[in-house]
Amino acid sequence: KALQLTLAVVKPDAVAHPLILEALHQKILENFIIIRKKELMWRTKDSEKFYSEHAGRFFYQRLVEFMSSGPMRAYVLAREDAVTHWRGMMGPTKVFRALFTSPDTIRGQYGLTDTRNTTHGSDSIESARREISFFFPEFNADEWMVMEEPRFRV
Ligand code: DAT
Ligand code: MG
Repeated sequence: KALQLTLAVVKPDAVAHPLILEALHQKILENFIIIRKKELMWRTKDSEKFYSEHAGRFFYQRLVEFMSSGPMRAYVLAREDAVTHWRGMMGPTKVFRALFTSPDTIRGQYGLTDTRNTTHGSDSIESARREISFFFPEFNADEWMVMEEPRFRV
């Protein structure tokens, strides 16, 4: 079965805590092949653009400010069913839900609030494509699939 790519982001709340950042990096190493990795910080306009689907929601302003409040770490990750695997590891968006229904997930363990919820993960193959190019415009996913992916399966 072919490898799939997804985008994982460690958000500013988790990057700010060295032990949490390291724990998340270890979990990623145990579960995925890391294809690309970078540290970056958003301007407000990047945050607004990335989350434009939520414009107008009550939490939008908070979300935009938080996501441009400090450095983040982004990963392009590969494995079988990478998208759903990382979403499963992250757990539910809302922290109370994560705490009570899946305390062993990343958000259940480390999430602070519904906004400061530690991590982002693409929610579909299509959004993974779009979000990988948002964070890694120089990375060509189609080319990687043709040129590099087969090397992991021999
Ligand atoms: P996810 O990050 O699980 O894909 P989403 O795409 O619905 O969740 O929302 C994007 C981010 O917006 C989410 O990580 C945190 C914030 N958010 C979503 N719903 C929220 C809410 N009800 N209250 C506060 N922040 C929220
Ligand atoms: Mg989402």
